[in-house]
Amino acid sequence: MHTAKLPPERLRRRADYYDRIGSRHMTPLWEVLAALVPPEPRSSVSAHLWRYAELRDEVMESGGLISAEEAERRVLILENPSLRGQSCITQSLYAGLQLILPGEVAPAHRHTQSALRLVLDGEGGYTAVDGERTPMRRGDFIITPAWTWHDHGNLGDQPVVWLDGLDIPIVRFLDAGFAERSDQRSQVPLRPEGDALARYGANMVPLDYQPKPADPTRVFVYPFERTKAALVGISHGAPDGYHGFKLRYVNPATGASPMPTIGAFAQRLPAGFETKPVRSTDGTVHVCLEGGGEVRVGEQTWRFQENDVFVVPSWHALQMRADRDSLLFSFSDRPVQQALGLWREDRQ
Ligand code: GTQ
Repeated sequence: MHTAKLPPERLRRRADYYDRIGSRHMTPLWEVLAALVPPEPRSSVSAHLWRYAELRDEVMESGGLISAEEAERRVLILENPSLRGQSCITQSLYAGLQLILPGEVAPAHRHTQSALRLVLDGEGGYTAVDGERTPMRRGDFIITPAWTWHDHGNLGDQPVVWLDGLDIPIVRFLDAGFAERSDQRSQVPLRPEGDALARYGANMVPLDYQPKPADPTRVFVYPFERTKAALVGISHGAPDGYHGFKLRYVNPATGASPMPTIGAFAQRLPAGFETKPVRSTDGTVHVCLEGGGEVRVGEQTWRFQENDVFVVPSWHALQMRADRDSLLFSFSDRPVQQALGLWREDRQ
């Protein structure tokens, strides 16, 4: 609304009026309409890159300050520079770096928030989900769907660090958060390791298994070696100009995203390849698992290497160049936007 040319008397009458209706908890739409209904997304979220090499020592330092047991989850939240104090990396998603030292246990709990893990550093970690453990290896994409019991541990001799991604801001927005702690510190295994992957992740499912469309996948680990083999396997011919060789993770029983609120992707950019600028409405968190290069988000450019995490806000053009053969993992709220008919992509 343009008020520049209005006489002072009219402006004062309006201001008085706004004060009066304000005391009755009303406010005029016309003052905020353009911001409420923008012609296109103008995200208040910042693009940012976290360099793992610069953070690692500080992550490790937390291990001397508090135990995993006391913290319940010893995590350094990656806070978007424009959303400090809000515990989020985009408007809808949370990310953090979780540290677990040899012999430690992050005790079993469950919550309505959905979570993913992506191991960055160290061997010997495991996550248990509803009675089944999986070893956590670097690059494995591991999920704990809403309301599943989960605990983590470290059976190795090195500190283990992984990236957590959760839909905490979505659940907070909806005021739908529930959580409880288990009496069992570590879940007693009900099935052997590998059971879920054999039962649900081999292009077959149990005879009587009929999942509903929005059910999360029973496959709760997507091993990196399989992901990498798939990306290499599709790398004949020309890469997509905007995405290189890119696949999305699915619930193999439904074809939908592994969890209803978070979509996840894996991408290979051959050495020397440069993507064309593309923007989409889902603010996205990227992690470099192998290789490195340069990333451009809007007007900002960073170099990235292994274990660096960067966030691309909604409707910001993303461009990447791989100096070396590169593998990236990414996640966003895309399935939510698609379910609501909101998701858009603009290949520029
Ligand atoms: O591992 O269950 O980063 O509950 C934040 C909340 C991790 C977890 C986080 C959590 C967890």
